[in-house]
Amino acid sequence: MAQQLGFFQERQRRIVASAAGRIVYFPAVFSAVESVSLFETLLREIPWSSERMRMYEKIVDVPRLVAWYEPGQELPESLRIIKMRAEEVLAERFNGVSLNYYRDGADSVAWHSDHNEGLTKNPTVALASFGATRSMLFRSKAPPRRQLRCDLEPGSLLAMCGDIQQHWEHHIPKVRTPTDARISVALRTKAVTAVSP
Ligand SMILES: O=C(O)CCC(=O)C(=O)O
Repeated sequence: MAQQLGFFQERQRRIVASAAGRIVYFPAVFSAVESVSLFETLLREIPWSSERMRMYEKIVDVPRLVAWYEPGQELPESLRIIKMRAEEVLAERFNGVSLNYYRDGADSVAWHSDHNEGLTKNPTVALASFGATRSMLFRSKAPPRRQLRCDLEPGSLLAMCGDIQQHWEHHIPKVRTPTDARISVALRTKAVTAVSP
């Protein structure tokens, strides 16, 4: 794997950079065969759950299924493989894993940034994608609200690093055309607080 790291670095594509951060896309971090196998395993083995959220006056279903593993929680083999590969490519360690399962084009995630969920300051958030390709949109928080798009292909890794979450939001829009399922594995570094005895 160490030999391949240069290969991933050469193929990386910078989507955007801020003064102290960047969003970088790495295609084919997992081979096509690995991607299919990991997608099928995650679909079968992860304990997916649906969540509800308040939207204006109503309580509605979150439009995707989710799962998560806290720091210290044992990961299934498939997630250990994904986490290890992401750590090798990015030369960073992660301790929090969450998953999103977009069943079809009607599933989505709204505009948000990831900086207030018990994460370390300016955390790297890495997203590994499996299954169908979905587009991720990015928009700057400051005017003029620049918008960019990145297609997240199966087997790819997208890394949002440094202070990028302070300046940019991201979102997976719904798509109208028939779209197969996609699973994303989000790796983060959470601040672990000592629990007093
Ligand atoms: O599905 C994705 O890759 C995006 C997930 C996301 O935005 C998040 O977990 O914060």
